[in-house]
Amino acid sequence: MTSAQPEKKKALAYRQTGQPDTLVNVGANVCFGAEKIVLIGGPCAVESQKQITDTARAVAEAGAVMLRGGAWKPRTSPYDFQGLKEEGLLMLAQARQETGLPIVTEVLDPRDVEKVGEVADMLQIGSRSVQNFPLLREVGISGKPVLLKRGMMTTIEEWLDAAEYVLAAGNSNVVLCERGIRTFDTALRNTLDVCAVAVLKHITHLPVIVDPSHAAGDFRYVVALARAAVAVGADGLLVESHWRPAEALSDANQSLTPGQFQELTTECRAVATAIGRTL
Ligand SMILES: [Mn+2]
Repeated sequence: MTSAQPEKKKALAYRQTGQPDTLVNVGANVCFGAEKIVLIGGPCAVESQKQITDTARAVAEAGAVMLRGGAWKPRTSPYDFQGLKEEGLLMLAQARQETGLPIVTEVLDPRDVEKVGEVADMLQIGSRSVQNFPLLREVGISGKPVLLKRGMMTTIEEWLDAAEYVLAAGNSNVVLCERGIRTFDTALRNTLDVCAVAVLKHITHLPVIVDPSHAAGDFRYVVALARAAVAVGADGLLVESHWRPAEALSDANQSLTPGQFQELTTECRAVATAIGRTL
């Protein structure tokens, strides 16, 4: 060792020499890390049965293979809409039954992991929870596929250390999701770190996907960022879409209409073809 720092144990999250990409399967038909790029669509929050089912149908028609939707919402202000909680989970399950799309939804509290895991096909750890270590341990123990978002202030190394908590608990089904970080620039909500995707595809064997919606915070830039994500090598896209964005109770400004979501699919498919992948 030339460094004075003690050697860190990074055996699980980091790619060992020659180690192939890890594939993470969700439901019967979705596989992260394979040639086909996984497109996930749906609203920021579950708001009603009609809203989630109609949005699910729309994104499925436009090429999405998984449904997103928050039942527990970590909001910056405690007075903002906090989600429909258990009721929202049941609505997600109903939307899955009607469309066949597996569900990814956020779990906020270690005490809810079992309850959310009984319904969700994949557990999302949100940006604000990326270093909630008891929660990471709990989703590790659950064995369910985990979508681990990057914190807005988390370095790549800290993010992989967070993944290590899940892996160390015996759960190898971890998908990393870049969603924009805070930088000096204030033009958009966050800055999409496409560098992180390139770096991660090299240093970890875990699948890496991109959330262009929270990076941009503005529907006008989501399609362009999604194209960039596919070009840099992302294994999937997590995109906020709403059947009526103007009525959305959270993140209305970055939600795509079904028509815009279709446009995203068409353009990203062209980029995927250009780099020898499918979507
Ligand atoms: Mn959102």
